[in-house]
Amino acid sequence: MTDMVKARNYDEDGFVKRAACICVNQDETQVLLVSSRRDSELWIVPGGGVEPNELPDMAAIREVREEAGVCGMLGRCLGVFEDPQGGHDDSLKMKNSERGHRTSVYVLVVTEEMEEWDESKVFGRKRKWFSMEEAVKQLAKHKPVQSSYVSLLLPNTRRDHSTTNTQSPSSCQPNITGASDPNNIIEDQVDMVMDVDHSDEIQNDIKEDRMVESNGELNKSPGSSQEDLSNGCTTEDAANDT
Ligand code: U71
Ligand code: MG
Repeated sequence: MTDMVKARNYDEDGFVKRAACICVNQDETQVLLVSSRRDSELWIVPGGGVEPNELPDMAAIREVREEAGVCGMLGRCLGVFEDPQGGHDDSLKMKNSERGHRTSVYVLVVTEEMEEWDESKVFGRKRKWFSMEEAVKQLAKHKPVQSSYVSLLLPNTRRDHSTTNTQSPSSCQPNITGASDPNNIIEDQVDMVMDVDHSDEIQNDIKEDRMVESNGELNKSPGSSQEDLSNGCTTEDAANDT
């Protein structure tokens, strides 16, 4: 969220509701991270608070546009990941250790990168492509929960745990996983990870699902424009990208 004053939205258990996208290239070998607001040498997964009456998948693509300045195709949801240590009580200006985050995490295939975006201008936010392995390492330094869910996309994880339980964006279930032991996240969540080595036929089905689900969540009629599927990128943005 770009605004300096954050209005946090909490779930029924008092956790801050967040959403984030793991921004990947077409074959999911690379991931795009953004620099931390606090320290421009640290890298994070773009994401942030879900606003009241906002759907998590819409929040995820909004946050990615704001923080990373990219557009893409929203894919599957990996689940909801809990960080019991995260969260601030803004009204008290202090860390509230009893109020953590729960983040709905999606995969987004990047199709456009804007040259300038909200938080590059306001905060000097940077973005950078990493190999999956390097991203997992970078995130492990200071965002272990983010490192854990990105690690679900590592090639070995995908190969060893091919599965049929991938969740589509609109069916993301609150399979909440605690972050106290990041290794547990991998164990618990790995069965929901899609094997990217599926046949072409399955891949085509998945692409169609992405379009249907994106349109569904946006409450747009079938056949919506590319704009609907590219998290708000406009022709003008694309032009700016050149
Ligand atoms: C910050 C808190 C904060 C979070 C913020 C984190 O502002 P941001 O999008 O870059 O992310 O700053 P970061 O990761 O860039 O350094 O962390 P910090 O270590 O600086 O306190 O994250 P966390 O450490 O508590 O997980 O979250 P809140 O809820 O504690 O303010 O903002 P977030 O959740 O991404 O929300 P939004 O909507 O501002 O993007
Ligand atoms: Mg954020």
